[in-house]
Amino acid sequence: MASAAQNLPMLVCGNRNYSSWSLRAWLCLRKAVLDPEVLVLPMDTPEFEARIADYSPTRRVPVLRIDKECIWDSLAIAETVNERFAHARLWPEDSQLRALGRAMAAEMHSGFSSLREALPMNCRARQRDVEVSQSVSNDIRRIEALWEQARRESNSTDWLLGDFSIADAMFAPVALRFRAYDLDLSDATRSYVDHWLRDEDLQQWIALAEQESWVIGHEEVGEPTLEEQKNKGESQ
Ligand SMILES: N[C@@H](CCC(=O)N[C@@H](CS)C(=O)NCC(=O)O)C(=O)O
Repeated sequence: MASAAQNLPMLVCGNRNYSSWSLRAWLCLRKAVLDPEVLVLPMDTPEFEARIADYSPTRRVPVLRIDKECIWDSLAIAETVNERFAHARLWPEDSQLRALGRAMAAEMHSGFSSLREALPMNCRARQRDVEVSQSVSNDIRRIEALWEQARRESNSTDWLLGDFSIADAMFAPVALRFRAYDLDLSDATRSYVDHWLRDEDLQQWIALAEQESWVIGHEEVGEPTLEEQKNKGESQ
């Protein structure tokens, strides 16, 4: 682990269960083989309101504290980690693939608002029954096309651009959404979701999310399935 005492990074996150932008930033740090100190501020609580301004100029998470600097916004954190830690290699060497990856990351960062609003990331949820509007369906089809294009152009059957990249981090919460809700997905899409679900870093994040007791009502979309109720019973 690269954990130089003076510049041990600290990441301020929201609840692991729901904070998709926090997950993206944390994955970039983990894949750069960094083990950041993590401070979780529970969202939608008086504690979050009282403490967030001490860390974040935007009052949002994630925020990275590194070398006495404060970097807010998941994409800026990802790029900073890639730049500061040369071994991280969070973008491919091939410039065409790098350009594709950057376009994908930017599209995720600024788009897919229908999917993000209707189907929140929920690490604990499994295959919930939901109504899928036309605009959500359009977002899903666009994401499937992007994943398919990236893996085809990089000849990859696992990560989007061959090796792990920032593009994968940006889409990890979508993979979790695709597990959380019962959706009509292609086999290729499911294979990428399964690839993510086998990842040890993501498994670590999910395990910690499952231990959280905070529940945000409006983020709980669809009825909990029998599998979730069973999982909850087993973890108590
Ligand atoms: N564009 C920002 C989005 C950050 C964001 O919306 N974070 C959410 C949690 S995932 C948040 O801080 N919500 C708390 C609030 O708005 O009070 C990024 O990429 O980091």
